Amino acid sequence: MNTDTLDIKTIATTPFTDQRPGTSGLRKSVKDFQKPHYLENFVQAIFNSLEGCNGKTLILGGDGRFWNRHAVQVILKMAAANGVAKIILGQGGILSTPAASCVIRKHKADGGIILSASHNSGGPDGDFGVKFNTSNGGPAPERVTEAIFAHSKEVQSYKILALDDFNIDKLATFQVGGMTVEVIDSVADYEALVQSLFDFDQIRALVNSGKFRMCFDAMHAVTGPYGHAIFEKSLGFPAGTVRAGTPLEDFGGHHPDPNLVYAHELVEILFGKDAPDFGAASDGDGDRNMILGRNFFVTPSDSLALMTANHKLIPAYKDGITGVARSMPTSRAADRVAAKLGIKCYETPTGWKFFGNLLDADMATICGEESFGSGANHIREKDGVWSILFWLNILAARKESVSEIVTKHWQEYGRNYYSRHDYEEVDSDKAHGLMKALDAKLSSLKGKQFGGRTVDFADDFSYTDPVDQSVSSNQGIRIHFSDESRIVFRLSGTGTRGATIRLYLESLEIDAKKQSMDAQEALKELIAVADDLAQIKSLTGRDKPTVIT
Ligand code: VG1
Ligand code: CO
Repeated sequence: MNTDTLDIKTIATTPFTDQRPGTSGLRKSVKDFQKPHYLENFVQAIFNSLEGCNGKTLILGGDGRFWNRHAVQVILKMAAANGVAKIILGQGGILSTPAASCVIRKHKADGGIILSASHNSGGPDGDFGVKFNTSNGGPAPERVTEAIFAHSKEVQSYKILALDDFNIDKLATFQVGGMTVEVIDSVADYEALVQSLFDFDQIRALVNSGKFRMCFDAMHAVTGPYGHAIFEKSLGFPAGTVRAGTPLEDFGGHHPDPNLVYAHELVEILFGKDAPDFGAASDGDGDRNMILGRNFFVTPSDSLALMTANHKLIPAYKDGITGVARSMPTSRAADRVAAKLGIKCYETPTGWKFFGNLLDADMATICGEESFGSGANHIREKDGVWSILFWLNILAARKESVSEIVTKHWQEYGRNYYSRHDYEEVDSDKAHGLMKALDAKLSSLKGKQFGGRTVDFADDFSYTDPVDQSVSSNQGIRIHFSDESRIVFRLSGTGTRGATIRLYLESLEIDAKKQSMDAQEALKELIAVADDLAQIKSLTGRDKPTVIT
């Protein structure tokens, strides 16, 4: 078939004004995406920003949520009409975010489109999202997302083929006009990559000892097939180790968000009678992870610090890591490990896109965010299954329990008590008003006392990328106290309803005898100071957070 003979339609459209990508792509309600031309306009804006699609190879896949299959068909027809040379598509339109990053890099593609709203709920009344990743496999940096946004405000027409839908479920290669579509196994490339990083034999020995049980909750999201293939088939964990392993378009009606609130079924198993030794969960698109031991929750910030401290146990990192990076609100537990190792710890704004340059330049090897995300230089996205394998490898090498490992870590480095309080779906004007009022106070806070703590400094975080010198300002309000405790406020860039205020709290406890408190209890005074400073309760009318993690 030749494109000339195909029926390429040029459809007239008018721009939408709200297609600016947020922390992680364009995320909107399904209802928004179902507006006539909404998806098509944004996809055309991506293509227009590429300055010519001719000869380009792109990866395509998503987390399988409602509207995924429809969007795949639309994008295939638009890609062919726009002159894309080749699309590598995950079977059935499925690719986890980390797998998509892996496939872009392995096949040296020019980029990829990932269909996901990550941990947001799915289904006809839920959310959908479109992310564009560049040729390094990572989320498009701000200059690219801003270019896409600029195009979205100008798009007057889009190109699409008038054709019937394609079979995306069969592993096959076919032509759509001048474009080749290769439907690949969603798991194989990713599985081969993680097998090359970890000591699978050592983990298998732990499984075969019969003394170690694990429970992995895929939350009816994209990691089900990855979990079955890697944990059960390859590592030999018994069938049933993976729960909620069948991806569903609405995630069974739940939020596919691996935290103590939304993954409570797993939490109940790990904190219940006859609990397994290790529990883990991943989110909608497979880039997040939650780590649990028997009766024990590992905060994502501690998890990052622990991985950094134990990197030598992992084949891929045994010869050393160049540096570590964390998002600004993530606790400074990793900084303490980095200081001891004599490596640098970078502090970046929230969102994985800010790690890309550091990883590309080999300035950092391992990265993490407090929001249940960690990953490394093997790809350019955070990676849930990788994080879980990292933990399994540590457990297999150290032959200690999760709680023993974490407790010893605290004894050596101190414990950074940590919590995040989210106020979701707050009236947008009220939330912005709160941030503005707080911002106005910042310059006068230094030296002031709050509940026995003295403010060391307070600012609105601004980041200068050490590689390309690009500046990202207004990345969240930081209030540091002289006892190393800290309060951070920012507004979410992934929510789709109203505004979400995130309050991050952290304090340091060096005394081993005081390290076993409940985090909310340990942070009680700081929580009160935060409310005093920002007047959250009175300004939002909420008496408590929606979600505490
Ligand atoms: C949240 C998290 C952030 C993460 C982002 C995308 O963003 O806080 O750390 O990178 O989600 O993760 P925000 O702007 O809502 O705070 V995912 O797994 O939703 O792609
Ligand atoms: Co995600």
